[in-house]
Amino acid sequence: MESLKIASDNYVAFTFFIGTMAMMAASVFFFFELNTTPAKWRTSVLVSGLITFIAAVHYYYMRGYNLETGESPTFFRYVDWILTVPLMCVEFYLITKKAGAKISLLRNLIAASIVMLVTGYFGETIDRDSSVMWGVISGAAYFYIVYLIWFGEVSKLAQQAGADVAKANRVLSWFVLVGWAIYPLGYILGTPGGLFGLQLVSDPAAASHAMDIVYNIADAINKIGFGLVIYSLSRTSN
Ligand SMILES: *C/C=C(C)/C=C/C=C(C)/C=C/C1=C(C)CCCC1(C)C
Repeated sequence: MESLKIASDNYVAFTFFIGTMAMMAASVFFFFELNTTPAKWRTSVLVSGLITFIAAVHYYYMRGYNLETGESPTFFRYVDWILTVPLMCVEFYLITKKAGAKISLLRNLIAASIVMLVTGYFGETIDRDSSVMWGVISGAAYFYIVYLIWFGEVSKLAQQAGADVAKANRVLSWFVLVGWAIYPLGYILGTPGGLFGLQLVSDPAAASHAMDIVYNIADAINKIGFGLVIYSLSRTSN
């Protein structure tokens, strides 16, 4: 079989490749560090490793898919997200559990994340003509998550759980407010509705490439960054 080369100007394939390596390396790191992680933080650090591991497997697949077909692996992108974003919600639950976080809080976070992703998927695939409408619904679910962690139940419980947890929650909340906001930018670049009708990239192929690059960068920042915040909490608090 002929080997597939990554052209030096193929930033989509390149970021899929580097994303695969970064997610793999991060997973090895989190899993090996479990050994020296205090028992009470072990599940949190394990979940950090699961998030990057699930992403590593999807990235490995998406990298090959993109290289062979030249297309955007939208379906597997969303399979990855639907598994990893709820796990990021689990991280908020785990760090606030000591202060009394209830399972209903976890359920609300996960439900909002699923609404956010399923509506985004509709806008990118089966109902692209209404991408703006789906993006707005998805954005509302996103802001509900932002509300819960910045001002709502998560933030209140994090205060009660002590200074270390409160600080970690603040950093994670910044990741969600700024790091997660990169995704709607990719969506605006890649869907026909653009920003309420304003198309930033008009050529469909270029728009799809821009979207993949933006998503790939956002995933590396958010998944590895989130894990490192949890890791750092496990090392400072006992
Ligand atoms: C590891 C993967 C992560 C953290 C994925 C996060 C994805 C989002 C925050 C996506 C959000 C979207 C909107 C807020 C509106 C447009 C549609 C989405 C799904 C791109």
